Amino acid sequence: MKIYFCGSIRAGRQDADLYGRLINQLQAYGTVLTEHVGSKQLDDSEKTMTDKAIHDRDVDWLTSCDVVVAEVTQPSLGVGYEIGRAVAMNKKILCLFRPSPDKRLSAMISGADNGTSFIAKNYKEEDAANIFREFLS
Ligand code: 6IA
Repeated sequence: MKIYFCGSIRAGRQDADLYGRLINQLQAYGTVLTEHVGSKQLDDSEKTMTDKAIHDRDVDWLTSCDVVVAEVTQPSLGVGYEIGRAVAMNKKILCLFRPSPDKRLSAMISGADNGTSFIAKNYKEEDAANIFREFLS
């Protein structure tokens, strides 16, 4: 299975370690095409690619993936764009959001949940293993 993981990059890297741990779990189910989203090395590599090269490579990966898993707690234009493109490609999509008193998930993500191909879930990190098992098995 090819898994496309989405997480904030230029919109803020405060959840990067969490992305790395989620990606580790997802690798039990298949290949995570976007492993770099959880990587600490991001800043060095980013200097070597143009924005167009990043965009075109990521859209190619998105086109080829079987499922999309997005951590959407840190709002990111890039992640929102990827989710919108993935919906247009009829991909199976799981969005994970960690609720807190000062944050509400965009209605365009929570409202897209249809119970089958698009799932938007509030979660805690310790719930992720069960959620992945249910979504990916
Ligand atoms: O707007 P943001 O930068 O927060 O968007 C983040 C999303 O866009 C992620 O889910 C990525 O899939 C994608 N994205 C944004 N920047 C990059 C990027 N930079 N590389 C790959 N995907 C990206 C260069 C880093 C690299 C060469 C290791």
